[in-house]
Amino acid sequence: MHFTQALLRLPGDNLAQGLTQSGEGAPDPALALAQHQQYRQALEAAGLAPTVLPADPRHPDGCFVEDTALLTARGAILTRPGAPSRQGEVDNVEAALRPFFDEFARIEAPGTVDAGDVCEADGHFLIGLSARTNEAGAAQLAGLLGDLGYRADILDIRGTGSLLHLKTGIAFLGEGRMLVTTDFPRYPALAAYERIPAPASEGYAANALRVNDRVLVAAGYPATLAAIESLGFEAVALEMSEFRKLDGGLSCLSLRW
Ligand code: CIR
Repeated sequence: MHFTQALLRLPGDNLAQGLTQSGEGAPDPALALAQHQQYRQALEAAGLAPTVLPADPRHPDGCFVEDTALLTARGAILTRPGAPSRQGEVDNVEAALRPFFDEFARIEAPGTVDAGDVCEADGHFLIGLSARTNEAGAAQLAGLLGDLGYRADILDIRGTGSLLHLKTGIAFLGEGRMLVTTDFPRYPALAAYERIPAPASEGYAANALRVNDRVLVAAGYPATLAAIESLGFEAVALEMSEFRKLDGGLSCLSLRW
């Protein structure tokens, strides 16, 4: 899919109040802002025109906009995030997307979905069942995607322990290729894809992001960078230390369409 637009939200001074399991300490809001600026510039260089929302003082995780909506070529779906502290992020994102989309489908209670659990592979949607995306939400989402004429499969990642979201551990690189860590489970729904392995020790880098002709990858993971470059991509390494402290990766920081 060729992207022309993106939606981002600036990280706020309250970033350190965001949810985290990483145990890596509190993020530095000023450094996060600088890293966010570089991320924005990388999207612009890939040909996107980002809309950048101001930080939301009510929602310290608000910069992870990806979780609030799933944007497909055939329609937009607003999610219902699994963390109660994040559910209020959706209205604001809907308002920002309204100029670009005619209508929105929605995940309804008791369903919950974080769109970080959704990996699109050229019209095949992989939905992670996680601590954030529950069975009702995954089933609703699969149904909505089916209504749009898409194929969807649900992958239960609850046993993997370390993955917050499905896309914490996997990235679709296009042309039938999935970047996964060597310890990523071999789900039958992934059988048709070529696995591009990243070392388990570089697990954070598996959340790479294909944007048009290039792939954004977290800085500091040389084997994953080399694997991506060996496919012929222009790889763009970005510092992500402050977002990593909050379990956030490259895909989380934007919605792209
Ligand atoms: C959270 O726990 O919800 C945030 N601190 C991180 C969300 C990361 N989003 C993503 O992987 N799509």
